[in-house]
Amino acid sequence: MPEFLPLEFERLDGGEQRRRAEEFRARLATRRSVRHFSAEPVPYGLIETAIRAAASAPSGANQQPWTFVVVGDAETKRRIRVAAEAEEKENYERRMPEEWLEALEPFGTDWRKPFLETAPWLIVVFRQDYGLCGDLKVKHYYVQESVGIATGFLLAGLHLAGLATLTHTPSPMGFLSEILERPKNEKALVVIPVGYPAAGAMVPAVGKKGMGEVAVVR
Ligand code: IYR
Repeated sequence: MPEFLPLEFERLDGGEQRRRAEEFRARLATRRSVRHFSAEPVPYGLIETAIRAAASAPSGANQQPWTFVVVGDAETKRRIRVAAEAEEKENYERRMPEEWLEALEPFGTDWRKPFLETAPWLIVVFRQDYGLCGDLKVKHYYVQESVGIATGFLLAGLHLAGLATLTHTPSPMGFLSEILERPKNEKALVVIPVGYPAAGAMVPAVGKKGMGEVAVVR
């Protein structure tokens, strides 16, 4: 028999609802992807709290098919940078079609990824394609969606904690499984450098679509 508990739910008055919704919107609107980090240390406690928030995300059948690997060790960060740059050099110089390179023009990115060493922490998000109960495989549902939602929570939590992040996607990511010694049911989805922006950090002059372009009311 399934077990149920009473829902904990706080009913807010209309004014408070609007204040909180607007405050959240305004705070999230100041988040930017940062590619220039300071080496200033960040207490692990802030990372842990953001991961706890991420791990509260909804997931298919509540299977929570994610692992957040936190890397702060300089040597491990260096190995990740070296491997990522090797893949990215191939990407930028050979594998990416002209159309993709053109789409990336506004961001001024290239194969060099110094932020993988400069940022005090890297959070590598792994998805668990299936569960492992010893040698037994357990089917996981909606893995990509679930981990995407949790990663959104993570980015929001880190931003609200006053930290800068980048969603970095070196490709292919197999090297992360090796360096971080992850089991075979896990695949890396994204690398999130976390820290403070470098003094004078610049960001691309790009904006977000307006409400009329992203939402339709029927
Ligand atoms: N992963 C590469 C290329 C890249 C791709 C997209 I789509 C971006 O929004 C940004 C970069 C890199 O990290 O440089």
